[in-house]
Amino acid sequence: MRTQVAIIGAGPAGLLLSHLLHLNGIESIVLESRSQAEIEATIRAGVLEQGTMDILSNAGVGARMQAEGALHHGIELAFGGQRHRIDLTELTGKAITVYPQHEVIKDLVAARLAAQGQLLFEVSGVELHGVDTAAPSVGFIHRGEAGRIEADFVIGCDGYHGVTRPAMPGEGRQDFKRDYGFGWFGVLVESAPSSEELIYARHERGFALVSTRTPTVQRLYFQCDPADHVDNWSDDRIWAELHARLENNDGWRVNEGRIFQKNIIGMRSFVSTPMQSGRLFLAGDAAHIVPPTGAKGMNLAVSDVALLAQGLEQFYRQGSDERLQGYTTAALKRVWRAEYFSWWMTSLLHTFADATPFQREVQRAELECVVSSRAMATALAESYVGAF
Ligand code: RFL
Ligand code: PHB
Repeated sequence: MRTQVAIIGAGPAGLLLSHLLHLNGIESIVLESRSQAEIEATIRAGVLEQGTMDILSNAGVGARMQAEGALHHGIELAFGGQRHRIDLTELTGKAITVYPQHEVIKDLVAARLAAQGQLLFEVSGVELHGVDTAAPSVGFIHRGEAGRIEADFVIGCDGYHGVTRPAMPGEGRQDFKRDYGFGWFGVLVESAPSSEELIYARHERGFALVSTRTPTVQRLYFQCDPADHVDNWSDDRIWAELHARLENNDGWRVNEGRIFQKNIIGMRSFVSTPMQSGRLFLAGDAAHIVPPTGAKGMNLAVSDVALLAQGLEQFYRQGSDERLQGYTTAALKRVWRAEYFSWWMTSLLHTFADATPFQREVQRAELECVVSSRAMATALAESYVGAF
């Protein structure tokens, strides 16, 4: 098989890149290891920045997101028994939209299939060859048969555990990493939202987050041991923990309902540089991870591929690789801002096993500053809506 751009991974990064290239008349083939049903059912992110919405809308895949997504003009920070609103729109003029990542995936898959895009699911054994030459290729197995794609470029959109980052030539690479030693226990609950806006709560027992999915489904999280197991958590134990961490003195309570999904995710920060080598480029989680506290992961995946699409367009239209050469520098500017913000939000709101009493008091004081100083609230709001 021959194509212009071989894309590994059909997450938000890979699918959107393939779609953006198609809009510019550039051919691509996407190889995905999971099935279509699986990628369309995996519950992950929920928060889209305005910039992400604009990119999806301008690419013609935003109709359902605009109709069904919920526009949020603020978030709440809860601590010491009180809830404090950060008015994102008043502070920044912008808002965020809660629209589940798997719905974005469905919209993008539908757009690719409608355009007869080449999207191969349940592919295994992906191997990259010649990425430092002008004629790279990708070997793979699909439906029991070995295949090979000859391409001009290979783009690694295969997430943190993918095969493209390890295929990057080792010389000159630098990885930056921080493990937090805790995870998030996430549940999906059949019930009306408890709150119109997201609530980020700091409590001595650990962080908790109240988010939403649809008018009948809530997404709730609480900080946990990443080595814990969902089977250790009965529904009663989960509700007791959530009520304890979200306790407050205005009588508000989280709505209970049937818990129909439980999962535990680890929390880490990670950046791998450079994001390119020869004809191989990395985008999204393949190149960087943020802890979910800042809600930035999918937004970064989208901004990476928007840059790559511009670079590839310039390459094919004008024969210039200037933008492609500048990809790592341009992408990392935004990535490090998001890394900083996600680390900061995580540090502000979680309990750390090794924190001294002094550090705990300073953390509480910092939260008080954020909710009482307009300057600090504005800094939080600007980063949260992605105004950087
Ligand atoms: P993905 O989504 O991981 O997609 C990678 C795809 O590549 C496939 N793959 C392979 N295919 C072929 N061959 C191989 N060898 C392959 N290896 C892997 C995988 O099957 C998969 O389909 O990466 P991408 O596209 O870079 O997108 C990144 C986002 O998914 C991620 O950053 C976000 O989900 C992070 N995130 C959030 N981001 C936000 O912007 N806002 C949020 O509110 C938000 N909340 C979250 C989150 C992530 C969470 N988890 C589960 C880590 C909440 C949570 C709980
Ligand atoms: C979510 O709804 O899954 C969500 C919302 C905000 C975050 C992380 C996850 O910061």
